[in-house]
Amino acid sequence: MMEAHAFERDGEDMTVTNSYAPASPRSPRAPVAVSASAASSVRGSGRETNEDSFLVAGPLLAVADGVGGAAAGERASRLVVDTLRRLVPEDPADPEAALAAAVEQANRAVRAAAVDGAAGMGSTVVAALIGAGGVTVANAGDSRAYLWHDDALRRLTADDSIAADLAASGKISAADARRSPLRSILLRAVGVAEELEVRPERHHASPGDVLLLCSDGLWDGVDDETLALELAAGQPLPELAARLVALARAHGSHDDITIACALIG
Ligand SMILES: [Mn+2]
Repeated sequence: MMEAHAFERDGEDMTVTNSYAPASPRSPRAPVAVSASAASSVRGSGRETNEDSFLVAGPLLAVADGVGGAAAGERASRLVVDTLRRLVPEDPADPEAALAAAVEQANRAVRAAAVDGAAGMGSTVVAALIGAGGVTVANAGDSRAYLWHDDALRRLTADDSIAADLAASGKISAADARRSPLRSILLRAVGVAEELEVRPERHHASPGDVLLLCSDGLWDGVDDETLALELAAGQPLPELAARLVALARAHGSHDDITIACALIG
């Protein structure tokens, strides 16, 4: 059952590791499964609360980065991962539809809770479901999913930010987008508008691949080239997560940093 393998951040800083055997012996046509997973979430330097939340629950991983002021942001990101854990089945017939429905429900839950002092709260989300047919990913905001596959790093998500849009349309370079203050101005997030439509995409994956979800606190300090080098080193996932957090800090990321990753078996 998914609940038995569920972990969420509970407290300021937290690290979890998890491993279990795939449900059935592997055959050439067997769906991919999670063979090990890990997560790490650390509060930003000088911040009073960690507004990121994560979920590692068997084949379902998610990272959410709350906005709207300390307590409200923390609550929004927690609501997002709680809603996903409740609503996403372990092995749905249609993973794209299952993830989309859960994110849309999370949007309603955050809006319903955004009253009084919490008005205006919201959260990013990146969620991935590993199973039949590969890795299905949904996102809104600037938390990211990466897949290490065939010794190469692929980013599976596009940021919903003004800077990312400007880079996508060729108005600024990717390098400028990384440093632009507009990278933090989100065009889409959970809880911001009455309707949130997400279009999850399914990606091919193979045993040995590593899926990594992260909040912007990670990618602000660790560029894709550095991330690829760390994944190429083949470190155990808990060491990979700890090292990436340390690298992001060393490179000046003061934000909350959250990573959830899975080795595909
Ligand atoms: Mn952040």
